[in-house]
Amino acid sequence: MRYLTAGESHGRALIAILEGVPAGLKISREDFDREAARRMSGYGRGGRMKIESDKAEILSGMRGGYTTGAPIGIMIQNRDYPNWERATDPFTGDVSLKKLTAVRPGHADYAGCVKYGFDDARNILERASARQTAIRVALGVVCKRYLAELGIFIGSHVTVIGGVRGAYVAATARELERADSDPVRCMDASASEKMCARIDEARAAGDTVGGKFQVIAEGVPVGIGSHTEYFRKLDYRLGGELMSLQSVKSVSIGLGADCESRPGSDVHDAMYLKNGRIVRRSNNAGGIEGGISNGENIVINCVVKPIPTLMAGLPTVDIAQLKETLSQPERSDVCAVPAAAVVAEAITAYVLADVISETLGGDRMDEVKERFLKKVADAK
Ligand code: EPS
Repeated sequence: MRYLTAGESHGRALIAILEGVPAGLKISREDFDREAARRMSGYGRGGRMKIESDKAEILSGMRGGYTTGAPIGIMIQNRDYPNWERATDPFTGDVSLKKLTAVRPGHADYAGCVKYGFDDARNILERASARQTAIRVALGVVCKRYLAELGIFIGSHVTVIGGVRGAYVAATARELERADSDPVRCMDASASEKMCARIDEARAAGDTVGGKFQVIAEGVPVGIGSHTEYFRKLDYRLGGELMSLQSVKSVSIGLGADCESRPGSDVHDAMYLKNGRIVRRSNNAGGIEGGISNGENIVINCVVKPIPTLMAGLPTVDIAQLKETLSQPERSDVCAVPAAAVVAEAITAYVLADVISETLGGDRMDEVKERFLKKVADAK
């Protein structure tokens, strides 16, 4: 599989083409709507989410609720576009409108302007914006459906916001469905309240907060990914794709950085026999050993930096006037960690679907399922 996305935050629409999806995969309107709503929710989101509906329009590659094997074209129209058309229309857009020259530290504004030769960050931030994640979630819907047909399920929950830690330790991905009913998608109710209070505090101070979330994929059989080349390693693929999610500063698998001080005897997941089958008593590896899935849950933790648009501003330089000033506030979110977790599920789904389809091939879903069952049966 492969995909490309295009579209600006305040342009007409976001679009994507996903290629390599087998024929015969059932996907419903509700599948798209549900995931879009999950991404748009979360305490700490800004005013934009009240304007948008993130309705995914399927332009190609599906008929009568099933994929045809042809490239899937998806579009999400930006409802905010009419308010921006004068500034962002591809031909008549007035470049003197909506200028941002007091670049925001932490955003792509400064480096993007230097790289592409602008003294107005509008052309950079429009594409760098996390608005792009709306279309990635729509792509993820297709991939999640592909995986669900094989019995693979992906969930996520928020574990830290602005230094407030949740105490919940998740064992399965399915139990994480409950996170959707919490305002910050945290499984620990008392921590959730404190997280919301922390977001309120940041909002009142004109500040922002980041945090951490966990993604779990369950049902991945042994043997997805490969040790034979760097680009075949499953953790390389997940790491790269997840690092490309706006604001993500670290991705770790299993114990991650907690390996640094523990001896090997306390890190590696000892193997035992139970009724003639190989079992583990821990999953510190997070389901990947040597770049290959080992049959345990795939457990990924990501740290998200605070959003770089601060209403209170940050010391910066106006790149047009070369003058010290405060960064220019734009409408933005105070905290987008709950939404980032939902996008990370979609990204994880894409990587797993891509690597599995590369391993199994298959033009049709019935072929894919048959080959998948054979793969599952390989495990001792
Ligand atoms: C987002 C849309 C954006 C921001 C946010 C994510 O809308 P606007 O810029 O019009 O308010 O709310 O983007 C950022 C935080 C960012 O830094 O770019 C969305 O659809 O998720």
